Amino acid sequence: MTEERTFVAVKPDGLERSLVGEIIHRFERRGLKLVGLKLMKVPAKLAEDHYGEHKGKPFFAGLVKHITSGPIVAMVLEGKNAIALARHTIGATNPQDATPGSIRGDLAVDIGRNLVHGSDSPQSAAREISLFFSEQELLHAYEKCSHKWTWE
Ligand code: 3AN
Repeated sequence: MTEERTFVAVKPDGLERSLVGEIIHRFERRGLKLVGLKLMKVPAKLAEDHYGEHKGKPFFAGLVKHITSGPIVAMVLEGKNAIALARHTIGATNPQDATPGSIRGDLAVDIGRNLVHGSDSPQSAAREISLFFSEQELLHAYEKCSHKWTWE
């Protein structure tokens, strides 16, 4: 089994729209385990580092402005193929293309208000987890009793 960790954040639009519980609930029901969770404001420097790959693109300033505009809920989820699984649960970047049943496909309309961020590769997951969480903030060797009923 490939057990992975991924970084996921409910962005300020998710908090403004009171969708934090709904969004976390979907990851939990899917079978991903929370190993880190916090409510925070994102400083500009952290936002710029996080979205570094988009620097120079026309929507970069808007991205940074949005993620720093209010609190986010940052989390680390663990599970079998957690990175791809979380991305599928989130849905396509543009909610107009997101499949119904996904978070964006059910709850979002615009690409600049797409509610959630999820790491897109093992490299970004490692980078983003270490940008947002210290080692002490993450649980290690935490086994849930339901583990064997979810993963073979
Ligand atoms: P995802 O969030 O699905 O991983 P990325 O990493 O390509 O997508 O983009 C990060 C964020 O940048 C997206 N969530 C979206 O809010 C914004 N974004 C991406 N592409 C565009 C675009 N063409 N126009 C406006 N905003 C965009």
